[in-house]
Amino acid sequence: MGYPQDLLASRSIIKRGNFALIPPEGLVKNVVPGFEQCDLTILASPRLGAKFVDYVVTMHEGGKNVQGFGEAGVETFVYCMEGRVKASADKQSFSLQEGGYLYCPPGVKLYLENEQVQDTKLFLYKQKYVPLDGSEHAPWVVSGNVHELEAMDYDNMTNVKLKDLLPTDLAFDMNFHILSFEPGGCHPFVETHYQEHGAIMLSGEGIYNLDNEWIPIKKGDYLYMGPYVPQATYAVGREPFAYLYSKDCNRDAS
Ligand code: UGY
Ligand code: MN
Repeated sequence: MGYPQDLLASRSIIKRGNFALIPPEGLVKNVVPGFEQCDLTILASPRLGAKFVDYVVTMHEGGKNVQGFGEAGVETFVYCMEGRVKASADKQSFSLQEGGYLYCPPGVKLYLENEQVQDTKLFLYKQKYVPLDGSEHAPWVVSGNVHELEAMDYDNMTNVKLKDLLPTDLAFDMNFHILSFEPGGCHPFVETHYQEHGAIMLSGEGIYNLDNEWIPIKKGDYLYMGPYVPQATYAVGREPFAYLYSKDCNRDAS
């Protein structure tokens, strides 16, 4: 059997600690203990320069992690991109459909079970939580669906919308957001900031400026943007260009 892909061409770009593009056609499967009947790929990780770990997981029929995902001092987050999954934060269970998500603070394990015969596609995240001095600020379990969240104009632009998935409370050391650009919509300026992002493209197409290199990006692609990497995009094509991304917040530089 021949290879379906041209091995001379790849869209992957890896610039450790700076930025990375990992397109879906380049993904390989990784075995992570605890995940059964799942195809899983580790995306950004400390080996790439990230403080967090991102994954994409396809759960087949009977797919699950019933051992619990998350270690001591680590926060976790799951987002359902397709299908339906039972996601539990210790004993609290949620049925997540497309756009549904669950955040578990440190000390609370995340359990996952595919609820359908067809595949369910997830985006998964973990990071060592940075506590605030004085322990009255402790994050809590959060679940919701992005389709029920208010979309705010991004920087006063009506063709770019932002949703915050987690509370803006100081207890949280990071947040997940969805940024959605109508075709022709763009960032108001090229950002350069201390925080890092992991981002999975949910729809559409865009041309992304990463460290002053312009790169075509589309649904299914994964981007890692390291601290201080200059970044901006404009949306092209016929549908909104939208992505889910993480951003550290509410903590001083360390
Ligand atoms: O929130 C952000 O930093 C966001 N605007 N960054 C990005 O879209 N690359
Ligand atoms: Mn940014």
